Amino acid sequence: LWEQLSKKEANDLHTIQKSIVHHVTTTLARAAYNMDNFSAYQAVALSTRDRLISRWNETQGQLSKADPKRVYYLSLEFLLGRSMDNALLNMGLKGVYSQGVEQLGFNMEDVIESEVDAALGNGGLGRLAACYMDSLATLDYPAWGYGLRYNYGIFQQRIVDGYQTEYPDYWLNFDNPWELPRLDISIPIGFGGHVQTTQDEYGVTRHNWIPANSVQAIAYDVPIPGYGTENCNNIRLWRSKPTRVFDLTSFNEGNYEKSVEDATQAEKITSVLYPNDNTMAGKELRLKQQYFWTAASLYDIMRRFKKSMREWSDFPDQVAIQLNDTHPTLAIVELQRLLVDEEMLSWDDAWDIVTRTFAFTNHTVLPEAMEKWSVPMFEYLLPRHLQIIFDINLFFLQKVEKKFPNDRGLLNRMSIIEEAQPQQIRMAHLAVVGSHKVNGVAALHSDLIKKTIFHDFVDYYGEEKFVNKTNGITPRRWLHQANPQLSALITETLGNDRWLKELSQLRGLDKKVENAEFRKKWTAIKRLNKVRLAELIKTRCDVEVSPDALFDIQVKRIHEYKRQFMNILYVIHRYRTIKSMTAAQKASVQPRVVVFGGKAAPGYYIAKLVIKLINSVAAVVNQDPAVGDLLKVVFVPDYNVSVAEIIVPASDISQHISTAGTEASGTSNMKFVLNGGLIIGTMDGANIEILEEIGEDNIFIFGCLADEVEDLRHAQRYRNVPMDPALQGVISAIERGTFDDPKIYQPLISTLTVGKDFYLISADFASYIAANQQVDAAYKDQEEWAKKSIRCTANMGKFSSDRAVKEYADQIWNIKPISVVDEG
Ligand code: DL6
Repeated sequence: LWEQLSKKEANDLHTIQKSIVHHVTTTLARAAYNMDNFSAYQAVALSTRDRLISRWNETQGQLSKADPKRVYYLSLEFLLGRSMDNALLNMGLKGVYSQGVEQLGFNMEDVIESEVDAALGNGGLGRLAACYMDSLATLDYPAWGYGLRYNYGIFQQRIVDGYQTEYPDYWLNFDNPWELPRLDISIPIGFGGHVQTTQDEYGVTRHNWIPANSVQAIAYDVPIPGYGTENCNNIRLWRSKPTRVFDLTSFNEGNYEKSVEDATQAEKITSVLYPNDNTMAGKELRLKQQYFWTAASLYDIMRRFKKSMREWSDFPDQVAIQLNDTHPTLAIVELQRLLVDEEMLSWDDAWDIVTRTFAFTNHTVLPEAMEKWSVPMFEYLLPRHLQIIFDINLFFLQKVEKKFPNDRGLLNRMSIIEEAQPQQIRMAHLAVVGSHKVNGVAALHSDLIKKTIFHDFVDYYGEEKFVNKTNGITPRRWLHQANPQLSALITETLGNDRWLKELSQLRGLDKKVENAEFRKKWTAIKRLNKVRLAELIKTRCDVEVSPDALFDIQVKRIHEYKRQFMNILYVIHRYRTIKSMTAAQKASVQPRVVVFGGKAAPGYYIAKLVIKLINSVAAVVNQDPAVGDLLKVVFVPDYNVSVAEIIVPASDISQHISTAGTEASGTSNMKFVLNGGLIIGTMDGANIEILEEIGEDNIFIFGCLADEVEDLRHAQRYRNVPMDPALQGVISAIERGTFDDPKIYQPLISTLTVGKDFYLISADFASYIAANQQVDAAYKDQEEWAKKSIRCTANMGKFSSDRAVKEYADQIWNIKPISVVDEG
């Protein structure tokens, strides 16, 4: 009914209520008097979805007609979190929906809480993709995301006896209202088989891949509405389905298990997200996922391009493809294969098109994260692609040899094929060779990749190919949605809400720093957010914490390089210091609540021991009457996007303390500072640029610099540098059994052995203690602290994902915004 109404009518209170009730009684087949929060959520979601679909249709229809150059963002992960609140806010309908829902007898917050997160990602890389999709839609760029529709997202984490245990995240238990199944879009994807080589009528050798088996890729579209615009972009997620539901021959022979085996194998491809962050799994199924996804996406992109009846040479003028890490690198090979084998272009013409189409984002320098595929496994799954990779490599190395003759070491280093047993395909090298631009994700990181992993490539291609695109976050989700009161105060203070699309406008808050009344309002909102987090901590951890204490937070994936271990070691140091104090001394201690959260990859033993240690320390500290409220420690289980939306606005200080040179950028650092939380951090990733923007008085920096790391490691290894004495005291306490059976922690503690402390915890420990002392001292002066907090928010304009996306659009993709005209 509402579709027939004009937009204004369709979005009035009465029509919205009618549409909600309509979904209750028809789609959900329930009686309006027999509703719980979840069914209310389902009905509101369906009503919201109707409005999303209308925008989606209009946007995609108008873009089809205009046929502009588009960008396709290929990402194996989109960590979207909840959709409803975000969609309503972005479409400007939150107010009217809240009113409608309340009048129907429900609390909007409870209804929003009923939604499960779409957790199709591990951490920073997947959440970055989600922020970029929000910005692309908001800025009216013609853009699509392509990914996989996993049946199981990142596992759910529960803490049992202090240890992480993993449970499946079957997020599709109920219908997912935020996707539009396109069952008619079904693309065959081949695997295995052999390559037929023939000569065509002109004597040219032709290759024809005959796959041994195939599966179908089915499209599911996820609408992404922009903020303050009619534009609604799309993320297309692929689901694998069997080509035949079962093998009739086996079925007729009575072999039922065999008859469904192929079907099960096919469905397995998009069954589960690999739960590794910054490490490579190396499993055959993962390679199958990568090919399945890139082949389906390219087929779709090429089909759209073909509709325009242009020449293939125009392809890069119509299509930009961004590779989010090396995961989609096979798309380079697949495009070359399709152009040469199926569209019959010459190798060189095809390669020119390929390299003008792709650009590649690198997100890490950690060696364990570098993707490599064993040649025999690859050959078995993708024989024709392997031939093409060897050819790409051969032609590339011939050019290198021409430019730098007689340097065999160089050829070895730059080769796409690593001469190991068995040979390995270096996906990062392939991505560099097949792209016209390569970017890192923060200034330091972009600089480091040029000096380390891509050094030879910079010498060969020149500097221009290697650029920096510092990450960003969307202020819509990470301030407006997560911190509605602060958002309202900012809008009231600045006199308008333009800052939501132009984040540099926040600078206007600087003028208010000296205004005591404003600071009072600012601080009151922070306190309310701390109360909200204290409630979550009570529910999830059964620990009472005081919102008047300093909230000190470290939430992110658990990884040795991120040094949660150093944080908990410092907490032990702090605990021991408090225990050794007289009552008079204790009176001057700044009470702290130390909050941890984050998942460890299930196979990452050391990271899981860190979680256990945190929980053991928490168990001892939280019930020690000698410490009381001076120190509390909690590990919030199952950290995800919606938990982050509660945690981020509540921090006084947060920890971004990776060993210098290891964290490519970090994005949670940006979220905390945007919400007026100060940070303690190393000179790493985007911390450095945050420091430049907010000023050194508003951030607590400690630790060694990236260019000191190698010397420090060398000194520890060969010069017997003793362990930091405070750290030694902490370790002795663990070894005495203060926190559970010390044997449990032996493998963890041995990572600190002199000469083996790769992440330099000992080297940085003294300066880390000092930085924490500075935090305590600064927090004592609440007025000054509030000033710092306001200055933090005011100077975060640079870190909007809108800025990042504009840079990509102008400098890499060469695409222009197109606004959809409201024809409603
Ligand atoms: O660029 C997004 C994000 C950065 O902010 C983090 O610093 C970085 O660790 C993360 N990298 C990955 C790499 N994973 N893989 N593969 O997630 O990217």
